[in-house]
Amino acid sequence: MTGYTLLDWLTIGAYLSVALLVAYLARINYLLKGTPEEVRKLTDAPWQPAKLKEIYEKLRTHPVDYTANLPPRQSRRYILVQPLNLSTGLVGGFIVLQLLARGTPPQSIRIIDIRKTERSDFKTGPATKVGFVQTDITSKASVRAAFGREWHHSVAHLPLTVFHTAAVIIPSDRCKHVYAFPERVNVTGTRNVLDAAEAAGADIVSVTSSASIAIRPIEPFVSLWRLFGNWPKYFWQVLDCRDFFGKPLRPHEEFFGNYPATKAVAERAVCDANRSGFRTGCIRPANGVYGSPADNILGSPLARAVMPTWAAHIVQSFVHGANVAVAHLHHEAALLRPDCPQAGRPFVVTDPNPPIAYDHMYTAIRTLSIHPFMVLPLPPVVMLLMAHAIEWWSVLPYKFPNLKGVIPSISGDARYLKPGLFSICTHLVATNDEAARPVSEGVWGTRVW
Ligand SMILES: *[C@@H]1O[C@H](CO)[C@@H](O)[C@H](O)[C@H]1NC(C)=O
Ligand SMILES: *[C@H]1O[C@H](CO)[C@@H](O)[C@H](O)[C@H]1NC(C)=O
Repeated sequence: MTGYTLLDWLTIGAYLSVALLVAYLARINYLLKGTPEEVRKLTDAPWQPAKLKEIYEKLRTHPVDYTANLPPRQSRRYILVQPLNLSTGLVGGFIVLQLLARGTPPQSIRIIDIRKTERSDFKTGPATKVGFVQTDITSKASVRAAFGREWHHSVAHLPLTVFHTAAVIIPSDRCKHVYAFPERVNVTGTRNVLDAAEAAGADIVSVTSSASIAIRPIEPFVSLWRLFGNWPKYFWQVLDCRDFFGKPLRPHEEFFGNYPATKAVAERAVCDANRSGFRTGCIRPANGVYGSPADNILGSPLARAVMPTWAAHIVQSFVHGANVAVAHLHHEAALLRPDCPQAGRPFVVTDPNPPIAYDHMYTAIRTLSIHPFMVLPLPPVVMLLMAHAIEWWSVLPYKFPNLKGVIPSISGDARYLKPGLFSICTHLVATNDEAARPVSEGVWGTRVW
């Protein structure tokens, strides 16, 4: 009888290892395609096409009029800063429209941006009369000059509110080598705005931060002894402000990417600046903001015929840009109150409906869009492995400068496929509970919203 040779054993071992690895990855894939019960309970049942059509028709004939939900007009001047907003002034644009809707004259509003908005609702009516100053927010002198411009004599004496609403959004990058660009716009830009606001005598500064600050990076590669009966760590998370209170800023690695890391630094700078006569605070829109043809949440799938995704089942709390704007106006009203526990801290805001699965939204698009639309499901674990490979490749020229210009860079959508995306594509739920609490409930009785 001949026994197995060493080579045979090695071969068997190799086959077994590959089989185990495939089984492990299949299990991870299964987990990443799941929805924990805690999350499922929070969300709606799938949306029915007939109901969607009915609601759409109702909204088409009777659009939502939220003017009645706005806090009363203040007799103030307004500066809207919206640097490099890729969604062309999504939140800031709605703030301007709402200020106008509640009767603020256009000459007491000034928009500061790198370029004029292309929003169609800014092409008619009083919005066309709102002042605009082209400004590079990363330049202190430029921001000061834009704030310092003379105002119309009829409003020059009024107190000044500053809304700072935007930042560059590059959600997928997390390595420190590409931190400089978002940092320049986000952090420096915010410091410049605080500096210019103070110099111009503003007494209220309300800044759009991001609920994504709260997100911890997902740990998708579950250890072997936790493979059954557990979800990957941070596969579902609550977007709240617990990270802010009484805690130092977390290290860079504990954010899912550069974007939330810079937002967190900027948010602290804003809240630290709060003092008597210069009240500051932040609004954290839940993940993510939609309401423009250019947004990532709804605009991007609307513009496609085929939506490749591994995240259709993922449940998240979204917020419409108009709702973020409403929150900012309530925030201003809160900061103007004589007692002011709302100042110097962030608040999470989201749409008032339960969190929704991307699949719900895709059903709505399939049902209501005049263009054909289909979802192409991708296996999450394959995408995750590719994301790691793409990140590794794109960091090479930074690690080995000799490779710069030698190895080809990745182009197209693939360059956004980075591991950080898997953290913003986890189940993320938020509520308005804290921002909407009535004033009677004590110190944090806030009702920002
Ligand atoms: C912000 O400043 C106001 C006015 O001085 C103060 O009442 C409030 O307590 C401050 N908030 C924080 C969190 O420091
Ligand atoms: C912001 O920009 C300033 C100036 O360009 C820079 O020093 C700072 O590191 C940047 N940080 C962020 C978060 O933008």
